[in-house]
Amino acid sequence: MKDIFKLNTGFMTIALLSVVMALNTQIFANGGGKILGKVKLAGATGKALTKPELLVSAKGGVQNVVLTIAGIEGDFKADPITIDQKNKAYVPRISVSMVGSELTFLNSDAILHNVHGYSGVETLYNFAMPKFLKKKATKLEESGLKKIRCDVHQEMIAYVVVTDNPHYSITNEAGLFQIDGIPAGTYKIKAWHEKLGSLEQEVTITNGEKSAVIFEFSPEGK
Ligand SMILES: [Cu+2]
Repeated sequence: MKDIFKLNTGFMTIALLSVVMALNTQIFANGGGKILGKVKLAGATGKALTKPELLVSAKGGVQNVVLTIAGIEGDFKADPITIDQKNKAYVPRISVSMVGSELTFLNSDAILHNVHGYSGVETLYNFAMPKFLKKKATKLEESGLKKIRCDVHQEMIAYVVVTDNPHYSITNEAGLFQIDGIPAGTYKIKAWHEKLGSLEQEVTITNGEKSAVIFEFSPEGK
């Protein structure tokens, strides 16, 4: 009985190891490495900031920071994204996607909104979404920062960062982000926040390894 138990334990260990190895192979199947990162606000006071345009955890982690990496080429497929209009707010407020992506606006509110998209001061599109129009698709035609504002409710603001490769991320409520499957090489990674501005640093990616990246914004922005 005891021997059978030993045998079983040994078998289970081998089975578990195989699963772990298979997972590792899967993660790095396309070569490349990953970035595990954090975005902080300097001088954290221990108090969370809860304005939609500046969400900071008590520990200083900044939410809704967009991370993009320049100079990764390939034949990438653009994923569609959606922005809802709900309780007079764009949800999500901050998005990131690739050139060529479809951006669909939803209207969950039973009121009129007017979607006005900008690239700098130039109008990209401008259309009404009456309460009966629940869905309207647009396309992200070019890279860069796009701003969206409702002409009916001036407080409704959203931003979409349009990039040229799928290796992007947005920080969560703790200020953490992860970017997977990055081909080995040295790149510039950029962190953008609507109020704090932009920071950039160089990162070297090694196949099968994790690179840690920390960004720290100053409270004044830059
Ligand atoms: Cu509106």
